[in-house]
Amino acid sequence: MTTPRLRHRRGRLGAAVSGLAVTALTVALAVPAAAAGSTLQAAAGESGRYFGTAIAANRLSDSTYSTIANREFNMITAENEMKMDATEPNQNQFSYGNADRIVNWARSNGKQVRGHALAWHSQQPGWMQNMSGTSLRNAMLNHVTQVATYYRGKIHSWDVVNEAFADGSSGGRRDSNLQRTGNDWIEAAFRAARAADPNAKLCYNDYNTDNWSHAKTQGVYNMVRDFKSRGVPIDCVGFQAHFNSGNPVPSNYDVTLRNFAALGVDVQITELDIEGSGSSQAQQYQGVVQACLSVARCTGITVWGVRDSDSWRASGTPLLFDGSGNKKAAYTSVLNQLNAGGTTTPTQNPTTPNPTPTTPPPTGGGSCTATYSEGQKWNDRFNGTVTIRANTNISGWQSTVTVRSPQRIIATWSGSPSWDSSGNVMTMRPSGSGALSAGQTTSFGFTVQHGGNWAWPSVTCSAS
Ligand code: G2I
Repeated sequence: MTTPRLRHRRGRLGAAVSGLAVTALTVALAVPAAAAGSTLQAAAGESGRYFGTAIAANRLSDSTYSTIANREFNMITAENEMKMDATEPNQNQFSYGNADRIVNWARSNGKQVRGHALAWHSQQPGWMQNMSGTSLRNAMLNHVTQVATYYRGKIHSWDVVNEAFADGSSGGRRDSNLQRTGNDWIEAAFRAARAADPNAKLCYNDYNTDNWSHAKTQGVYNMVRDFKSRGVPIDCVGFQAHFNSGNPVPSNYDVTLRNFAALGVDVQITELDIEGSGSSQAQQYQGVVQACLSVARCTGITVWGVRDSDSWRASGTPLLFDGSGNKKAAYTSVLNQLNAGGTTTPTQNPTTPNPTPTTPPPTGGGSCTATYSEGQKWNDRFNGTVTIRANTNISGWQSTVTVRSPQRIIATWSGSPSWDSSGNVMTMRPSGSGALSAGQTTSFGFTVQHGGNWAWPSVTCSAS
């Protein structure tokens, strides 16, 4: 089996694993320059990733649209045609006409398909909107089973559940008729999807989950961690990535992607669009691509439409092609960044394709999680805090903090540090006893002199 790590032909594979206790080897690979890809799909393919778009069935007859889509993209999402209202307009009467047009177009052009979406509080057919309790739960599970069975073998990844978390500071679930059937509705949907199509990757998909410090991101992270620990079949997390000036690409995007990946799931950018124009838009797109390329298990990027005029928010000109189908500056920056490759931090032990990431082999039975959070910032330096959480009862822990050149750690507190010869990797051990019982946390802090590099450090934890 090809591990995600081995698929990447470019870049230095570093040892730091952000967020969770995973032991990995440092391997520096000298890789010959490859021919630059001249399309998004070719350039993304250089590192084993896909580049996709959302397609609307009724636009496929527009030859400008379908020519661009066919040339540039190799992963296709139906923008609306696989949603619950489209595929089950009347209870137990399924309708796949428009969805099939997209799936057939994709497959006949050698492309793969992301399924979007099996269960969602929105875009429910009228008959479902007024249901509740057991009958709604059963109708939802029947929908998941029927649709995933119909498309069995044709779907790369399914958005099994879409947008189930609340915005704002609660970090909890969104209220909806589905949520009111019981908190286990999400895992029930995943189990039904796995039974119906065992080979599709099963994703949880949401928006406003890009910034690692946001409560919603943490809420989804905790759910995925819980699912992985209990064997609920989840393979991937989709980050919709709808950005605009009020919700810009966060500087810690790579941290978010890396931390989720370290839970043992793939991460995918599923609905990318960024309102704006010119070089500022281009730079933000570049940042998203860079973040994905820096995470081995970020397996692909999908933009939410082809031309600006095809977008659900066309007035914000958020896509890579203008209304006439011309490539925008954002297109060029994405293509160039894909061709430039990135530094890939492995998120798993390469000898273990699907490890339980919280149980590293050399350090004994316990496991812990390290989470970085930003502290105060000054012109020349910033503070950071690492929170160590014991996942099981542990008798001790150690945590690594890797900073990126020219950064230097110039002060620490609440721990006992040592450094490797490069000075980039600090190993922090507890000052006193490191014993923690399951669920308990402790933290330490440090100051980084950043030398102009504001990137967040990567952190790991291992326990004994
Ligand atoms: O809202 C942006 C996206 C957020 N994440 C989930 C995605 O599924 C969602 O996509 C958008 C589509 O881009 C829109 O095209 O979802 C909207 C609501 O489902 C879609 O809008 C709908 C309109 O509400 C309908 O009135 C219209 O008939 O598009 C339909 C087809 O054009």
